[in-house]
Amino acid sequence: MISQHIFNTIISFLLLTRGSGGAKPCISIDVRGHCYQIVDTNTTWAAASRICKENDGHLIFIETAEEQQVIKGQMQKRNFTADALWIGSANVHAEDGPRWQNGESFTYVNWAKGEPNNPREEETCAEIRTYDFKWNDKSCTLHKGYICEKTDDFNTCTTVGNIRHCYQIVQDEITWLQASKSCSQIGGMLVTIESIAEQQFIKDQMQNKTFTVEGLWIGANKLHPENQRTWANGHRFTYANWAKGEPNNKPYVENCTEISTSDFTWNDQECSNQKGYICEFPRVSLKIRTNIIDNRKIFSITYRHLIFAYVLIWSIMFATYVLHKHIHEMQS
Ligand SMILES: [Ca+2]
Ligand SMILES: [Ca+2]
Ligand SMILES: [Ca+2]
Ligand SMILES: [Ca+2]
Repeated sequence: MISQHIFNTIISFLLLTRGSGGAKPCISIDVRGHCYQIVDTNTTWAAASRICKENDGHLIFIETAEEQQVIKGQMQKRNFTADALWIGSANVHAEDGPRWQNGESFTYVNWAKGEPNNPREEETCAEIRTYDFKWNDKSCTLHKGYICEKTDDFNTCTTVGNIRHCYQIVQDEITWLQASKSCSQIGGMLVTIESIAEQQFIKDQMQNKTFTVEGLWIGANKLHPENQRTWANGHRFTYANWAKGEPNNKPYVENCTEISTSDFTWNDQECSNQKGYICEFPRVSLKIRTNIIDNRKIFSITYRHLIFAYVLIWSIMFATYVLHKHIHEMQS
């Protein structure tokens, strides 16, 4: 229920219009903004994919029930000439399950009943039907409309080492535990501020906002048995930005931590108070993901080569044995 509330807040927070090629609805689903362009010009999957790429995007990856819901809402507002629109997978029947065009496996599916059925083994592309919004595998050369997606960070992400950290500031006032749960429901955790650089980045984010709340929960707490202050991700406390006189643990129950929306210093605070909060989403950068995919490809090629070599050697040995036997029989 909380996650639905957050979701609605986020949706109402951002409804942007951008791009020169006509209005594109942009919606913040996770920490990123997702802009969609629904096109009713019928073309093949490959052509649709190319057009999306030319516009710095890709055919849509529908990765969560929320994203499906957003798209369904957008599609319901329109009439289509085609019975379906292409979405971003031409690899529905990959050996280890369907994959999006970026190599990621499906984390959410909405197949129609009996699909993907792949009759005649030519339905490798994925489409979303315009009448019931269910998905189906279909032959890639057919002509359909399509949906492009573009992902924007809205400047809420920064890269530390190889990891990209994205942050979402939420102004709903809830307890520390509820906030912690809400962050995990949208795939993150309460923010861990573990360096001056991270504090500075979050401060920059907060300075761009107008706040209706005085404090935001962050992921530091003393809730675990040893009564030591740790981060929600289990990391030790190596950096802090306490306000003057804090943490004062008054009156001995201030086990959680907030960051001030006015001077960005920290204060220990009673966990059952109601505050806004900041979620953090560590993400592996796109570059690393590509490398992982490449390694997998290299591995599968090497593996196939090994099997081929193995079969070849055994065939040669068997042929030699038969030949020897034949010669031996001829001689005797
Ligand atoms: Ca998506
Ligand atoms: Ca099908
Ligand atoms: Ca962090
Ligand atoms: Ca305090």
